[in-house]
Amino acid sequence: MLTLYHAPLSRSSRIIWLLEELGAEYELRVVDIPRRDGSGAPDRSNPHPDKKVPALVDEGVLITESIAIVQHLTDRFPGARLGPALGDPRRGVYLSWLAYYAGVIEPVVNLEWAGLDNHPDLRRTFRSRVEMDRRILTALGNSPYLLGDTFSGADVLLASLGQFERRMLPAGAAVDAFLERCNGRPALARAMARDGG
Ligand SMILES: N[C@@H](CCC(=O)N[C@@H](CS)C(=O)NCC(=O)O)C(=O)O
Repeated sequence: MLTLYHAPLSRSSRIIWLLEELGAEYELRVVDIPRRDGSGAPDRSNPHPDKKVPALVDEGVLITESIAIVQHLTDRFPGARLGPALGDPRRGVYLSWLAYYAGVIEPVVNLEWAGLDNHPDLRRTFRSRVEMDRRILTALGNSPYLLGDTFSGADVLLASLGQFERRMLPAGAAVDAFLERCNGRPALARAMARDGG
């Protein structure tokens, strides 16, 4: 049994989207989190060590961090073909996008929003918005999805950022078209209908 600890309109919304894409059966437990506007509070019923979302419990095993959850779920439901399996030559590209999303895209975008993106040490580690935008535009300029012709868990992550705030992804027709393709997916509509719990 899969249980997703979720707060509406947050980073756990994309995990609902993925679960719907996978055709998984899952239980949704809505928890409270502190919000930017000062509302909300850490929820004692949330098993996440930092009381964040998403948190997934699979057969009693807790998994936190969006990237770990996405990789776990796409591996767990191989028939859905949303993440290349071990031995598939596209596995490397898939894992690289997952890691790049967590390790570079989120930090770069958040540092930029906080006005902290000019520090040379941070640039050395993460590069900058320029390199990040170029990398995404190169991938999506050549194919409809990050892995080429097929939609994957990596697209769920990237699209969710653009859905949250369009400016967090590079401007341009290739990204607009990518978001339009993702936004039209029936699983996303089902996920949005369940987002409130
Ligand atoms: N790196 C984590 C980030 C999780 C995260 O920051 N979630 C936010 C919601 S979008 C949260 O739970 N905030 C509540 C808090 O900071 O206490 C992931 O991707 O899973």
